[in-house]
Amino acid sequence: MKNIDSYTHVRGESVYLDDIPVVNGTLYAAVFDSPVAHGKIISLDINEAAGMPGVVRIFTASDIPGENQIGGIVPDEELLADSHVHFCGMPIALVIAESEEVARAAVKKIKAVIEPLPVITDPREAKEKGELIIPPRTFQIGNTTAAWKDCDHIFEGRTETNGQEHLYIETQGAYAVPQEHGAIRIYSSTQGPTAVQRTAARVLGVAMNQIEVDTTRLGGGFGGKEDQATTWGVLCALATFHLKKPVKYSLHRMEDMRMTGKRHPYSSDFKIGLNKGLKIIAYEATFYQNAGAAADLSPAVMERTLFHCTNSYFVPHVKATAYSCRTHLPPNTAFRGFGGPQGMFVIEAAIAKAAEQLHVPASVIQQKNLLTTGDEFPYGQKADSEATECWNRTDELFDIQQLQQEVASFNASNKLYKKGIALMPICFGISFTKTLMNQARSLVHVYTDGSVGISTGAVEMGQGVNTKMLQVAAKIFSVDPARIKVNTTNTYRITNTSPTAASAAADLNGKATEIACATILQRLKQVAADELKTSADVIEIKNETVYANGKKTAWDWNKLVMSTYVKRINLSELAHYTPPGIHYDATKEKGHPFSYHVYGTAITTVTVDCLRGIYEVDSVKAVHDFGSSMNTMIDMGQCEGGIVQGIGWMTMEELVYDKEGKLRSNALSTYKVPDIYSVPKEIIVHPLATEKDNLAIFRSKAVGEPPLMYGIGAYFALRNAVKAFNPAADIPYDAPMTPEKVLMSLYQTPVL
Ligand code: MTE
Ligand code: LUZ
Ligand code: MOS
Repeated sequence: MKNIDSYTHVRGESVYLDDIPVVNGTLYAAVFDSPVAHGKIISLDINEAAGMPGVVRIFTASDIPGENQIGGIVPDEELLADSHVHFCGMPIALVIAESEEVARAAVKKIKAVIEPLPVITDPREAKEKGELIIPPRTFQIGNTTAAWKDCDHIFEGRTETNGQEHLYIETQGAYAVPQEHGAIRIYSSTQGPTAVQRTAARVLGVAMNQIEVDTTRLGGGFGGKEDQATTWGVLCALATFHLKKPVKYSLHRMEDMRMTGKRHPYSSDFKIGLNKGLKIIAYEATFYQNAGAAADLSPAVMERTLFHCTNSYFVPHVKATAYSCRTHLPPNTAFRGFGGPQGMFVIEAAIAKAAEQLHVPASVIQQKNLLTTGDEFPYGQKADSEATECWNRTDELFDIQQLQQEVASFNASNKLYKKGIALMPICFGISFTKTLMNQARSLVHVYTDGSVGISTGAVEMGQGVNTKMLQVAAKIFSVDPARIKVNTTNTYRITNTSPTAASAAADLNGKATEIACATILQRLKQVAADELKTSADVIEIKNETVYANGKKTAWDWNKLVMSTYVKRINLSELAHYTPPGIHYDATKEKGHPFSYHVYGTAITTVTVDCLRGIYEVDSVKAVHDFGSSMNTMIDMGQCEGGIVQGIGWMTMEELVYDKEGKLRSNALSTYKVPDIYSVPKEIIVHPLATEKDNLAIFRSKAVGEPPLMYGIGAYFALRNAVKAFNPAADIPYDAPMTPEKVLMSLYQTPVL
């Protein structure tokens, strides 16, 4: 089935925040944000700005009626800076004016005197100075110290992965509208309506039931609106609270890039030990996460790094430690993969180093160490067989050796163009790592005309979750999908929602929807059974027709729904779902945190122009573990989008903060994202055909984040291409592999 949004998207009718008609009298907000990364506010002069025609009010920290606190996991982040600023872009004052233009013009007239304090941008330096967001955590299995003596080869190294700008097409924004009795409705472009609601209540000092958050859809979130949409929603609500007027703020691109956090950069150390047979015996890693100035989601991101530090491999002896380091960058946040990709990059670098030193293809080491059924992850959960199955199927379909040979013979006969190839197996755990977040609710109504309305906690952000919710109801009820409407995500209909994140929205909300529909269906069947003088278990509804004992009856969906109503039987259901069997003990760092894992293997081939350092990704060929996909078009779209986003992170997207903590790559002219010309010339994704049972909705495994990690293959393919040109190049394991870095490595001495 097509994504239900595809029709309104192409007609330009889909409603985003900026498409919500504004109410008469709406005011506009703009933020005055810190020009320095760390400092003490000596004075703030708002007089000139406040006196401008059209400026209504300027709010600062002292106008906050409740708590000046937006930190979700750790209470360490002010909404508006009070006495100190902690990053460039930290909101200090909120200007409210009659138009957006006036609001922004007034921001320019605000003058702040800020006494500069020392700025830290490097996570290792932060760690040295004891600037940690939370205490470090260590995941351990076996005994690495004892295991080194069993290793024939030991390699050590250091890696860097840079951050990544989310670059959702729709920038951050919110629109707060006053309601009666002091309540406030916030339209918010957020992945987490409840986070906006909870934080608005906290900042305003009102009860959560006074705040209604409504979200129609996002023009992309990618994790950037899991926690960081909250600021803008709460700022608008603050102004509405005081002024009793509707207030809107929709950020400009450069405001958004400057003021919001990004994927966490990591600096890491590894040590890997292999035996003669190239089995990985021991692996140690230390991760220094650049958290930015406040915790935001960093502790959870750090945890997911540890969960994914061995990627798709079984390693009997592992010790991995992670530090969440407080720097003076904007607080970094969720981004597709959520720390997983950063952890996986490090073990891939370790394997690549071993391969380079031992003069074997990395794929040989990768294959020998793939997870198989029953293998234990460092955190105690056991693996299934799909890692090996995906790899083997990739080999069957694409012939890995043949492709490697083709690259080698191309390189043998070409001087100025070199190709590189790399394999990238993935393994990604599905569930929020915080067990309590794995819950969802769905409210299903059947109206007397037989039409169906669904509300869940899931937020549509382009990933197609609304279509999947609709499919669930259509399948359980066996009615025409055209009868079903998926409503906006609203905290008055569905409460206490987890954000749409962790790739788990379709599973959690889908299962809740399945339960709600099944409960209503059971009531309908009972009515049919009573009318047909038989028992409910022989009643079936197929394509809106009622069958009894497999035989068509005169009853159809409409008639049955109406009779149920006439009999005063409930046609609505609010269902609650929690996935079974997940638990985690953080004191032991052991448990069963994930409902299941998603696996896959991709082969990436690149061509480097060795005169100019520029390159193309020729192809990405993958076998991906979809379980059994409930919507192949949507799921293929997620794979293609994820792969391109991952390649962008690994190749061209280069986030630059200077030593003063100022973002230099603050616009699309200085921050390059993949465009239509730089996507791989070919992306082929085959499903791993498997009938195995799993805990996903309709056995259709979560697909939102995992494919991003195939993009890591592009980094290693580029390395291999450079090595083919300049075998002596000593290339640091430093991503992204930009054309500049490629060029420098190609001509690192000795040249040719
Ligand atoms: N796809 C689109 N088009 N837009 C997005 O913002 N976000 C990704 C992924 N795919 C995103 C996307 C991220 S970070 C997550 S966690 C999942 O979608 C969330 O949706 P799901 O749980 O329904 O898979
Ligand atoms: N968000 C979160 C996530 O709060 N917990 C998670 O485990 C997670 N994983 C991926 C993306 N977002
Ligand atoms: Mo996705 S990083 O879980 O929003």
